[in-house]
Amino acid sequence: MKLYSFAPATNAQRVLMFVAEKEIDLPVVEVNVREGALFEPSYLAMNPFSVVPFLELDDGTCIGESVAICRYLEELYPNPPLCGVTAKDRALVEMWNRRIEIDGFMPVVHALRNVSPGFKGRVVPGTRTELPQSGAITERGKAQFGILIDRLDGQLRQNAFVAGERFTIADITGYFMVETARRIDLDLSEHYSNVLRWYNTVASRASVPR
Ligand SMILES: N[C@@H](CCC(=O)N[C@@H](CS)C(=O)NCC(=O)O)C(=O)O
Repeated sequence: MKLYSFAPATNAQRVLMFVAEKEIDLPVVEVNVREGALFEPSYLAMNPFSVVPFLELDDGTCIGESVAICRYLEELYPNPPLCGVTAKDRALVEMWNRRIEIDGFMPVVHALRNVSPGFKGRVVPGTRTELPQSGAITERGKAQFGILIDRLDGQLRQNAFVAGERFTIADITGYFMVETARRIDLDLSEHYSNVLRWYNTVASRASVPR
């Protein structure tokens, strides 16, 4: 089994942090996404979506999508559990992970891709496109992030971690959402004291890719 990754890529970092939490010894193949390596025929055959991360199994099966990779690894290496333990727990982790990914992380990813010069011609992940960057998408993404952070602050007022008292995949997704937001100058204001406390706790974990 091999993980295809690119060190600066946030989604690859999500999986690397998950792998580090579980202390899995997983070979990593570094692919230079910025130089277009994923559009080479050998990579297209493995992963026509042309994004990292993806996991190649020993039988040649390729699994893309950060969460799908993490779920597969969770089944192979259940400890420490990062996707919930009981049925209720797993549902709550899934609920928070989806809320963060859909309502906060994707909006800031698209906000970044629509403003950063490095993403000109690349507003759609894994795609060379002439679609122009759009300031409106950036503004909308920033506003959506604000709505999600406000709700997350309420959740973290009563919980140590996003889905309760245990560190889970939802914390990893949330941490990289905030890291992405910081790239477009969306720093967490002191107003969100619970998110700030949680963010600093997660940022100090040894599993954060450096
Ligand atoms: N939903 C995918 C997103 C993967 C993704 O967008 N990866 C980015 C790096 S963070 C990428 O490879 N982009 C390639 C490009 O921009 O061309 C996941 O969760 O794995």
